[in-house]
Amino acid sequence: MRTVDLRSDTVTLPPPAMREAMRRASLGDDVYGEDPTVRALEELAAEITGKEAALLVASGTMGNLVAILTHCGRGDEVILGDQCHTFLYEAGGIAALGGIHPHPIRNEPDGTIPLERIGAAIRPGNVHFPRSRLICLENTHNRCWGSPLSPEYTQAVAELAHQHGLAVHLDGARIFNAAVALGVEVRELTTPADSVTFCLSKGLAAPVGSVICGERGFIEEARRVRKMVGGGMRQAGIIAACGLVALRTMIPRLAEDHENARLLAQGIADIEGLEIEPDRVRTNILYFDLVRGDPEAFHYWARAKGVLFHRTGPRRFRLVTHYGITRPDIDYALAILAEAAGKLL
Ligand code: TLP
Repeated sequence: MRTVDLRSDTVTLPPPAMREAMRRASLGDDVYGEDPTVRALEELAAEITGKEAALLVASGTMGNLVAILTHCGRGDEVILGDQCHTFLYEAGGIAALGGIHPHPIRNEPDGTIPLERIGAAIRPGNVHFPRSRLICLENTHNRCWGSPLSPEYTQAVAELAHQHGLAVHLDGARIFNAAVALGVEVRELTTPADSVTFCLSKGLAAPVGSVICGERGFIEEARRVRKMVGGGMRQAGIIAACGLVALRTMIPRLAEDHENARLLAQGIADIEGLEIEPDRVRTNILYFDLVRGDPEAFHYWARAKGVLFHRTGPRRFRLVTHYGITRPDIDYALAILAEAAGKLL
């Protein structure tokens, strides 16, 4: 049976060039700082993001955790969006492992948090309050339709944070999607932030890995925190080799995923029984609603025909386009969605 897996861009399989790079990679013990391939990846990541240094970690979740643990001590407060991944989907790690107090404030539909709302959330010095230490942004914003945050917005948040002595961490799991969608250099999106985590294992199709980038002293401390959470990896050049291929060859093709997402959204807009705002598609993530009928039955029917996607609300579903999804796959997915919705009319 044909499978069109639109659950996430995390399901991408490494292209042949990555498998070959893995086979040829020069290796060493990275905890001793002796893996040349990891070092090459970290240097390239720092250069691309306009930072002094970088650190390979196992996942986006670990990248955000290590970065936030490096910025904050126990009892410190992080201001973040109520729809952001770190608040919703990282198992409460910053609180559980770092005693860090999350202060969620409402995200706008485009993934931003208005500056006034951030400003109002920053605590004055007072023994009753936790210390506001950090602001987290997410670019692109997963729950907000993969919307990209602009360089100007990121800069404005950083200025506000720095005026109050706070730092900014950017969850840039899909920062390259943002750069491609906005037609800007990735460093325009990353230099205002004090630290950034980006993922190699989403749209860039590497099998494992994320990278934290920041100032040299910050990254040295993050290296210690990574060891503390068990993230020191040994011959990690196997992973880094794929990351190098990802950064060197996989970024421009993200535009195809964005185009496929647009086509999917336009097609869904024409299916009776489904509701979508197609103009909200900016990158590779979209959401739609089933207007009537049993969502469980709809989901089951699509899955039975090999079209996979996540249910993210009572009547809401998410689709994510990525490497390996072709134009004919989009046509097939649309045909199956129409069939599934038609059964419920
Ligand atoms: N997101 C996954 C799921 O966890 C929801 C997905 O399928 O979209 N930041 C952002 C913005 C993310 O979307 C994700 C993964 C992460 C961090 C965590 O990355 P990993 O899965 O590598 O820990």
